[in-house]
Amino acid sequence: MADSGHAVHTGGTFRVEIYQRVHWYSLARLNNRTHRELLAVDGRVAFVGGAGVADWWWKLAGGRPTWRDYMARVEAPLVSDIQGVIAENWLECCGEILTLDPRASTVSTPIGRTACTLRSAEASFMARTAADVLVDRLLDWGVRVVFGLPGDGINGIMEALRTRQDHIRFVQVRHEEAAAFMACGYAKYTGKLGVCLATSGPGAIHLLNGLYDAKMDGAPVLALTGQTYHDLIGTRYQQEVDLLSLFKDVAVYNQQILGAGHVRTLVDAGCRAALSRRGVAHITCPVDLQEQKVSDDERSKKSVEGHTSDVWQPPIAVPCEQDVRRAADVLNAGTRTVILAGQGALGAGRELLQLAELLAAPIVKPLLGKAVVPDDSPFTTGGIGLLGTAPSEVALEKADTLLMAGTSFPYMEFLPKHDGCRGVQIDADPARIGLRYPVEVGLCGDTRATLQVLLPLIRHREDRSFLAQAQEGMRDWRELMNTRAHRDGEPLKPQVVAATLNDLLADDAIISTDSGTITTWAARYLQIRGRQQFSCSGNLASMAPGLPYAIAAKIAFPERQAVAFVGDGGFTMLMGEFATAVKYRLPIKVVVIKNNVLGMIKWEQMVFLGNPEYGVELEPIDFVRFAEACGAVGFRCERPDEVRSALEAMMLADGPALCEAVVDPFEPPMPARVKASQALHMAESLARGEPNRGRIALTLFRDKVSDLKGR
Ligand SMILES: Cc1ncc(C[n+]2csc(CCOP(=O)(O)OP(=O)(O)O)c2C)c(N)n1
Ligand SMILES: [Mg+2]
Repeated sequence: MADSGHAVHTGGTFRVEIYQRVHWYSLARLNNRTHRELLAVDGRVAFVGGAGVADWWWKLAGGRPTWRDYMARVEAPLVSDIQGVIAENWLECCGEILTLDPRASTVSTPIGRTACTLRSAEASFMARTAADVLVDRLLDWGVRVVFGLPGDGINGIMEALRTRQDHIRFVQVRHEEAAAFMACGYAKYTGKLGVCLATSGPGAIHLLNGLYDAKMDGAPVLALTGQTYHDLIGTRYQQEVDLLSLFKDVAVYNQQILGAGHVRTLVDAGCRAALSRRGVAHITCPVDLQEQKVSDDERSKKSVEGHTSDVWQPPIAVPCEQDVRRAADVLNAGTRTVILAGQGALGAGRELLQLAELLAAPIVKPLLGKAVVPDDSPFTTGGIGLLGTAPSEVALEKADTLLMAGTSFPYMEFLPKHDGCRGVQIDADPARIGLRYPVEVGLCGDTRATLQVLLPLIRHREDRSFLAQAQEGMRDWRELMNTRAHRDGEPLKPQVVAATLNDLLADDAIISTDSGTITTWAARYLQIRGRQQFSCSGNLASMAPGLPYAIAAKIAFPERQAVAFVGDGGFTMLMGEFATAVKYRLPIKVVVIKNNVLGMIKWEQMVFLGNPEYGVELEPIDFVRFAEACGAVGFRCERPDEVRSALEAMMLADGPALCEAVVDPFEPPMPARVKASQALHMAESLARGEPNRGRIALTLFRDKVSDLKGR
């Protein structure tokens, strides 16, 4: 390597040799005695390997390698080798921390050819604080963003984040609940670990709702909180809340740091638990211990340094052949099969469509599975439940075989009767199998991998009539939806807004919504296509995640549209986060459906209970002026002919933008098929003094007429 190489310095721990385009880091770690060599070409990590491997590769590349050469030769095996081999991914060099980013295959700052001195890594390791170790270890786990709000219980961690801000982004929120929703949304949209941070006491308490959202929808999230001084715990000190008790129910992993030497072990275990069990890991750290130096924390006799790892691989489980065969037998024996595909089937769309084709089986999608297959596929009848479609309900009613794939859809009344239909269920979590439906065969495994082994055993069904009926039902349903989406009368209908937004969405947009009547409009009028992603608070069904999810989506995928489609009630709960989008210049788009009411609850009071509405009206807010007050732009539409131009202007705006759509508060989110009891309750509610009975009766009557016209 001598001709173009330039050896600069050999330190006690790291030997660094720097070449023009080739940076070679020889990492001989004192602590765990591993010796690895890392080579960067053109500023990117080429590979990491054992001692001597850099030399071997140099010869292989004829002494003049480029990144392209490297990629052409040895990409696959070595890049995967990079994933787990660097125990601490930083070098301290010329007084700067140089982070090696093995997961992104990049080196953050090429260090150039200048002379460079290395401090002893051992010394600098010992000088680090618990908070330093914590944030460095998060970096090792690939964490690049933390959502949170500072406070005096976490200032040590804030300092470690500040000194590493080039490598890990801190996104400051206005309410910790939003930080937890953001971490959850980030995890849902990226599949990676989402991380949120809050101070002791009130900050930690605020996280809880967003964390429950993560727990209930199976999103891997790490929550970091502060705690009072380690030797004052248990003395009712200010902001002392027993966080381990408080987080016990929400977290799959819940621990308190007891010293700087404890941090790395807990971070490793916490990240691994959240990812493996798809839930919340909570780690709390007493405020004084955050600043404790590693050298000041005496190791216990039994603790061996560096005994844990940041390696994690998601399992791709496949059930055993015998079970797959039994499942295939049940499915092949049916004549009317429905596939119910939920969140756990995301990424298995192609296989599901193949199966649907073979079995002539409609695919029904619970809301979190909306993006499993495109809404315009001839094999899907769309959603199910109160916000679903009539053809999905009919198909499930008539099915003689049910395949549940990655779903624990809660509303069992929409599933087939247990004695008239045979069931097969695929789920990665064995504890969910048989939870909602008495299936005959449970296939515990990854949906896609399981379908891949199941498909070759499935026979092509000759009788296509069941699917044909579902498709005919969908033609009528789409026509009905189309009629409702194109009503040009006033007041403006929310469906018109949703359908117009749908036209303007990019094929890779990420759409987040809230709980309310808004969910019904999103479910029925946003037609998922291409690489679009969609989510909301599915199982917790919380209001307010729409905006934080959209912010997280934009941070994770800056090049994609991130749209929040929300109600006025849900939006106002966390609308301070609109300022967060402005602060970080995140051009998210927020559509607020303004009906000045907690709409969903109003209809529930009437339709489910037969009561007049009570306590649901909202004091109107001018959201356009709110957006402007935050430093963004806002648009308004009130009439059907204003909708498209307002939404287009919002989409085209440079920065974050909002569109307030003032809609008819009397537009009911009717179930696909109204039950007699629901109609009766509605009538009772009107008779018992529903204050808006005149307007409601009128709207219902008008809808009925236009439905009939639409058919
Ligand atoms: C945090 C939380 N509080 C209360 C509820 C109960 N809830 C469900 S939907 C809803 C109304 C939502 O109102 P809005 O956001 O205006 O949407 P709309 O129904 O009017 O479309 C309420 C209060 C909830 N799901 N989550
Ligand atoms: Mg509302």
